[in-house]
Amino acid sequence: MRGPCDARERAPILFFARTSLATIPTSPAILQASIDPSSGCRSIASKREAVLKKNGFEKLRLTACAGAMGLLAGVCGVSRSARAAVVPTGGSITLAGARWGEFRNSASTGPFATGGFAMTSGSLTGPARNDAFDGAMLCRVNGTTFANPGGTVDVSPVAGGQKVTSNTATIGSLQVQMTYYASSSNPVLRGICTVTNPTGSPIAVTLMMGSNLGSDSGTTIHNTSSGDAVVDSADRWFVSSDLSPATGDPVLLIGRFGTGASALPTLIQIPGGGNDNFIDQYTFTLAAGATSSIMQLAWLNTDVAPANANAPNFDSIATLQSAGLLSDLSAAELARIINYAAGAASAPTAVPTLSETGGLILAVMVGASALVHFARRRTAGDA
Ligand SMILES: [Ca+2]
Ligand SMILES: [Ca+2]
Ligand SMILES: [Ca+2]
Repeated sequence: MRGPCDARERAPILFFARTSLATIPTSPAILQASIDPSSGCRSIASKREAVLKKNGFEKLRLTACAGAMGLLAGVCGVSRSARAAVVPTGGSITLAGARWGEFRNSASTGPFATGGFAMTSGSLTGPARNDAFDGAMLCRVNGTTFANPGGTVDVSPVAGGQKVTSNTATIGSLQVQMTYYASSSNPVLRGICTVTNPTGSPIAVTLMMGSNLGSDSGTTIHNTSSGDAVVDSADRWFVSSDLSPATGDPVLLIGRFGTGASALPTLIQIPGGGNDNFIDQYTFTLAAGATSSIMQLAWLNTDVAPANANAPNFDSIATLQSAGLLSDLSAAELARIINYAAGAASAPTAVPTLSETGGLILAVMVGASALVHFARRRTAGDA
């Protein structure tokens, strides 16, 4: 069962956030924490109507957005990457029959000894099935677990769901950012850890990503993509539960990587047999100026059979797209996800370099020289 609410969940708290969609007049929005009837804990809901009455344009926009979803700090997203609302960490998203609780730093969550930034607990809301995960989809880069700096996250409605975007942390010389995407059509959470090398030299990256599945000593593996009940490095996905898959924690379908991916993981923590820690490790080199991402997914299920039925959705970029689980990502963002996208896609943003420009000038000069030479020969031949 779910643990008691923490201090921040108990009492309504008023705070301010600022909308920042470029196409929309910026105005402060009052957000209020409210009590989630399903859990008895605080969830963050918008209380913007009073503010928006003053602004006809925003009122119109609110009406257009109103049916979208019950969300944290709602501003209707129009862009794939719109940063709609910056709110304090600790909020939750309730969407598509799932409650994704408390996106925040915690010292005692996840599979790494040091804790970190995570989605800390997942639930199905009807029928109520609580307590999946003790920290989901944490990211550790070159020995440092990502912790969200600044105490805030951006929460935006995006195509097909809601997206939580962390602030950017500097780890060594690398910039690291986390996003979590909750689907509006299925109880699926997608985590993406993105690493950028802003320097002028390549950097070797060891990136670990994983979860504490929350099934504790009862952790049991029911299925994997190889067809057996043992998680090994070649399994793209696995199905796990606690000792009561029909009545206990939600049964988890976990996505690790896709067919044809350019980067494959090594299992550092193998879930099953009572171990609920799952960690994958990727090693790669980030070129100067390059960005790469690692993605993991989780689908909450009421039992093993529906989890098995959902599993093929996690096979590849194509099946994820068909399931609407990547709708918010641009082609460039997709190409950077090296454990799902084909081909090494960590090249830096294409900008003309000195050598390319020089080559072009050289080619033009050679061509011009040849023309002059040809013309002279013709002139000589004619004489
Ligand atoms: Ca649990
Ligand atoms: Ca646990
Ligand atoms: Ca297997």
